[in-house]
Amino acid sequence: MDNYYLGKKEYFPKIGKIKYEGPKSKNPLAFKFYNPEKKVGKKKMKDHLRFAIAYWHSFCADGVDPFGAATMAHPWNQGVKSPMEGAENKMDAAFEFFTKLGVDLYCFHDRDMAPEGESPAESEKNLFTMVAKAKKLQKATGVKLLWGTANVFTNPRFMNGAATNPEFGVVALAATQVKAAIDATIELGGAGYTFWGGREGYMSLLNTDMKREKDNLARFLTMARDYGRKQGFKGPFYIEPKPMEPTKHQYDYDTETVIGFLRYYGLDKDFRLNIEANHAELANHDFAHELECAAAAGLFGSVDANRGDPRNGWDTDQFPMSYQECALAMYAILRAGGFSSGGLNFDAKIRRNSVDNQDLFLGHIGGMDSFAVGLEVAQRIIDDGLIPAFTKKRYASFNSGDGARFAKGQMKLEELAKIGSEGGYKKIGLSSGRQEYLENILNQYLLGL
Ligand code: XLS
Ligand code: CA
Ligand code: CA
Repeated sequence: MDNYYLGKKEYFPKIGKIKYEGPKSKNPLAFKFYNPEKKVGKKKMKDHLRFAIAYWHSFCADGVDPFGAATMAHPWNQGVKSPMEGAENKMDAAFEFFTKLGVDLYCFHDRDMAPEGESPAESEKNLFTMVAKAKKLQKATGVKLLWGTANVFTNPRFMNGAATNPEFGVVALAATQVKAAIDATIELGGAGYTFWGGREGYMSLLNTDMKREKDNLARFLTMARDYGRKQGFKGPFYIEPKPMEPTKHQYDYDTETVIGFLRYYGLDKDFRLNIEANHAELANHDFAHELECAAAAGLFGSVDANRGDPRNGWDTDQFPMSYQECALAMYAILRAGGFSSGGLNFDAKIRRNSVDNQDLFLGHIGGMDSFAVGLEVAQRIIDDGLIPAFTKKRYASFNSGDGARFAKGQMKLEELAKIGSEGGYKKIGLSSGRQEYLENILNQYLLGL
């Protein structure tokens, strides 16, 4: 089809379908590296990368920051007579954008899609009116839902948290929203459901009963899991770690913390990790580190693709641009078996001074191209085999003899200590890690060599 908008109006005029034109193209509105049909390893690029668009940043954010007012006058909000009319227009704009960009997955919060009403019942009515429209647009365009979630952090009532709120009434109101958001996700055939615990943390320990809050959080997640399963939801629930912002400390601090939490409360069968690059950076970790941690625990799920700014400690949610970071991330993802129900959700926003109608496309095109390069480099690392073989060889002493018996748990500390004392200690432990050699090879791969 060459009519890429299905609503009353075209919101991104003069922009057609974004095509792959190759690395030498000078057309800003074309992919230089993302060639969806190209095979990389055993799968097409588009099936490896499973790109998704974040409804909130792309169609709701308007440039407001703590120091300044909105800079973006979105055409879908102009001249509307009611918030619901704005929501309908916004959805038309969103599906026009998905289709023109050629991305067939998206993610949303309940409040991104539908305005909050005067009562929980009215909010739900608004949400399900919009869900019905989304269902039609999904059918017409082939776009699918990667995951849904509930915004239980913006409304002032959540200032002290949602599931971890010290007031039971607020916890119950959060449940009203989460239940409806799970229903909406199921109705739209969502592949997953995400919990990001924005205000599930504390500002001061002087007024916080931490054990109670964590127990309540686990209780709430357990109830949500049970409800979703009862309603027939088969996909993964995700926890998205973040160390702080807006709270001083968030309980879902980083991947290892979340893994410990899920295992302690018996939630690790139904929950996996949704890892965001910028949140990894705020926790003082590399993006790839967080991915490796989740993969090692068998809990890797999905990704929020973006980047922070190394010069500050904020969640700036910029579009990913670093080939190296994307390559290391994709190397971790490919070794974890790639995405099954997860995907690469661009939880990223254009800067508040990027106010041209093309800018949203340019941000996504750059991010998609960066991950396409990252994917090809990661596949090159695997196909060439030098780096994986080096790592494998480094642990070879655990594959046979005493090392293998140790690894299988067939040895006691006394025996291990005896081997240590008899084992030619002078020659042991001095094999080079050859990090520089490996980094130099990576740089060659980054240039396609
Ligand atoms: C905020 C989070 C949020 C989640 C979804 O920092 O990234 O947008 O991804 O609630
Ligand atoms: Ca996120
Ligand atoms: Ca973020």
